[in-house]
Amino acid sequence: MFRDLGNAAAGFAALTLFTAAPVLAQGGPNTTSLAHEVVLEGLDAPWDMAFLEDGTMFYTEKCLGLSVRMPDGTVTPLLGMSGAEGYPATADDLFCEGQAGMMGVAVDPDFAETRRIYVYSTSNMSDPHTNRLMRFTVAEDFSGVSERTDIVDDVPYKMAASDHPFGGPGAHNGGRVRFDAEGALWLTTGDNHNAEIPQSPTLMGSKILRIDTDGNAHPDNAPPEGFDPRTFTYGHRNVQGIAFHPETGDVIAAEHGPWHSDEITVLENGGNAGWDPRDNMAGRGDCPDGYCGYSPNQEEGMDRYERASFMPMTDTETYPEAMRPVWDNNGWSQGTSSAVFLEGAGWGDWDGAMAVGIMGIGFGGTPIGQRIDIMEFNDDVTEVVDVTELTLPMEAGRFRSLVLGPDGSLYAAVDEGMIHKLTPPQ
Ligand SMILES: [Ca+2]
Repeated sequence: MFRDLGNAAAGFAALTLFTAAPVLAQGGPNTTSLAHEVVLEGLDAPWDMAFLEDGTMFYTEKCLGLSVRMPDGTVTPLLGMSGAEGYPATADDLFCEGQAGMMGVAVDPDFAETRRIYVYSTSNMSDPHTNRLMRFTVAEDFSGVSERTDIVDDVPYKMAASDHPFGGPGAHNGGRVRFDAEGALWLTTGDNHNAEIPQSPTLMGSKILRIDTDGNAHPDNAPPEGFDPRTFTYGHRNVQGIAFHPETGDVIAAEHGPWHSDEITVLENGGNAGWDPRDNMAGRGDCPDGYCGYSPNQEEGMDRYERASFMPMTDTETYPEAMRPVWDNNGWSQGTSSAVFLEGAGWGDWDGAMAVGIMGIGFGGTPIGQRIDIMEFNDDVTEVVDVTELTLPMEAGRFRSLVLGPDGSLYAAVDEGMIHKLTPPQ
């Protein structure tokens, strides 16, 4: 692995403990060749971006709402959440709490004709509250959005606090929204700290949905009998990354692990990702609120592999057919958030590799593991054959969203309020 020791974010000696990726030559651009620009700063937890061909960039802020940055750099607020100021309109049912708020955004592949955009947010319109995928029409002059239609209104939301270690409301909503090359719409969801949801055939948390732009199930989805037909895969923990292989069309998910084992999984239609954090499994015992998602915890003296043996991210003992991950972050949980394939000759050997944004964890106030990993797959897309940490030409951050812009640059949003642009040599 190549590492620029002059990079402030990589300068912690402890970091080497957390990045035990294979030591391989770096084939892509490095600090000396990757141009960096801050596209926007001073934002409030930017969560996701979506581009038009001319570089127009829609983006969400978790507790504020939806805005658009025009190619000339002008920013126009489009839709505010409850209490947000400075927007032409607000949707007062949209709110933020804990990890929840306004999250993923995607533009319609036929935007030029439809003017449609899709946004995923937490809503209090119903009780219990839910996460919703909404469709809007963007005004011709980009001054606002209208014609809201909630095409998915039943993704579970965690209402109440609980007494396990990360017990706040609003946990584990998933949140990424993407179109694939064939025009299907995908939404990733999370488990809400709820043991029933991951393997439930009807609760739409812990799932990856493949739908159309009206929210109807894709006709080729093949979940087990009795499952909601919108289900492409189930048994996930909290998926915040989904990417589509540019050549094979394989769908790849990135999700957060429970104090061990972030996972990247190549999805199988109808597949079970094997997360089932229920009580009373052998060796697990009772867990707070019946949710064994953090049991045993990392303070009980076990290393990450011992913890994984009690509460596996992929429980192949109970579910022998479960989809196996192709990468588990060497057993660490560091917040694997977003994934996108790099495309373009400027990326060199990384043309066709997948970039993964990792938010990192903090020990004693020191951020560890904040990085972008570049993963190269074998031709069959069954294995990750190379992982390289991207040498950053700027300070790292909590990499929440990665999107490939129409110019071939990699755009990266960090929780610290910035959207970066990383451009390979042309
Ligand atoms: Ca899994």
